[in-house]
Amino acid sequence: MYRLHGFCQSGNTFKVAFLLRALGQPWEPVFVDFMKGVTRTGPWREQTNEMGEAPVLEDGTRRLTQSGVILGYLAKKHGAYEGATEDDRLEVLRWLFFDNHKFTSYFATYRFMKAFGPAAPDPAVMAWLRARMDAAFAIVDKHLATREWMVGGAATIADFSLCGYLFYPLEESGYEVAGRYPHIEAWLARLRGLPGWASPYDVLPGERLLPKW
Ligand SMILES: N[C@@H](CCC(=O)N[C@@H](CS)C(=O)NCC(=O)O)C(=O)O
Repeated sequence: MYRLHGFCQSGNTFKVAFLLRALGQPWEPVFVDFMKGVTRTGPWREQTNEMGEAPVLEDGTRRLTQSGVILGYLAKKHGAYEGATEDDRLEVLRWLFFDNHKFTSYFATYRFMKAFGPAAPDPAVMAWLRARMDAAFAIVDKHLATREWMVGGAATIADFSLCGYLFYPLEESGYEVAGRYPHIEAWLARLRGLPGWASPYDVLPGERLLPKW
């Protein structure tokens, strides 16, 4: 059985959990006490992930990190959601890089600082992040204006990756998608209809926290 290290506030962990559920694969969660700083400790980095990040997937003796790598591994292994053609698979990879660099990363940082950060966020930093988010969301919204899924004619791991943080409650980020990005909104509804979709707080381990700032 797969073992997925992560925690419920982690959209990067959710990307993998959602795919495992969509694939109908059995997995067990391994709670990472991120909020108490375990990923910054020497032992965790030595034993679990030198990069100090969740998620981590164990498949027998194999240990994988980076959600994009894990998604690609699972899609290939189970022959689903990887893209129908070689061109599609390259396109999937292109969106995975975009997501990791610009879409998930700015949004996840913004949400973390607003909801869970140790001190009230600096307004100048938040304004800078927000402008970067606006640009990345506009690009994805435009891409989805003419298609149902990010790549090809069916859901792929590009969709699983890009959606990872978008099912959390609005009050955590304060960043409104509904009404501003209609094509992303419609795509999220389609994703909710995939097999295995559930709210991150219903499938990942850890305690739900109230947004702080
Ligand atoms: N690109 C990585 C990002 C992983 C990541 O940033 N995970 C967060 C938790 S959701 C983390 O562990 N951050 C620790 C840090 O940035 O120091 C992935 O997709 O797996």
